Amino acid sequence: MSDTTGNPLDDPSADPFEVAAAAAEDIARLTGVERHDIALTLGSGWGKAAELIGETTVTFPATEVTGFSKPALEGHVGTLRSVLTPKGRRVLIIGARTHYYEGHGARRVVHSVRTAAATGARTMVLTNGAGGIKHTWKPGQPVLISDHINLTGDSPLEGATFIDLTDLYSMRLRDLARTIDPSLDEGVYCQFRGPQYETPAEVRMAKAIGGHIVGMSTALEAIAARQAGMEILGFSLITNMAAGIQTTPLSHQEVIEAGREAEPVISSLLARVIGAL
Ligand code: 8IG
Repeated sequence: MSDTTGNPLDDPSADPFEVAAAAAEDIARLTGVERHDIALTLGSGWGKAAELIGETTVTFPATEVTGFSKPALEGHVGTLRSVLTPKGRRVLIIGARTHYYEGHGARRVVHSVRTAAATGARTMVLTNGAGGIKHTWKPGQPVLISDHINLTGDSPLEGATFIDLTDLYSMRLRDLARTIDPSLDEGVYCQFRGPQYETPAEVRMAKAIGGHIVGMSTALEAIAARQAGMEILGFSLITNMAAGIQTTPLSHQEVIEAGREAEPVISSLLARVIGAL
């Protein structure tokens, strides 16, 4: 099944949905939970939400699950957990995102989403840390993703798989989020390949083509979630203004710090939204 990397997804003849089904079986075994209802991917800055959503029944390293790889970066937690909400819903929290810039291909990037769908989750909540283009936004501000522009030049879909992406980031769920916080603004997320941040010219391009948020994740995951028939909610934490919008250079340290400062506020927002799902 697997080649020399030890990850079955790196075998081109493997069916990624079969690998996701095997991963979902691992999760059922590790958690003792047959089905999850909601899946949540935690991006930079969003980590503290897990504690507020409900009672964590089980935490385990993502590496114990078929097809998951080790996290590449500090600030990205490589754990999965199963949380029981006060309403009795089961939330699979994914703290182990694989980024496209790691170079393992789109299959690996969306494996957590396909696995979440295979555990039974019908709702996919995707969060990230990102750069902001709208001048009214401030670092530390959470915003809803209203749509995306996929600038990776890649897709998680294989072959002639034509998938409609209308209302990809569910209007119903965005409206529901705004019942929790009416001040939430929204914008179009541009997924760049990374890992370098954009040049100011690239940010001007993103703005010109209708983008408001620049990041390195989420769009490919949302496509896979839609393919799996899930309803999607997307949140970006604006950790920095995009290059050229802010005049000082971008630093990864600054991004981590903005995330840390915003964490209590956005985590409680996210927990309240998940509680309302
Ligand atoms: I956090 O300014 C974070 N992630 N592409 N640009 C891109 N990704 C990001 C940025 C940013 N900030």
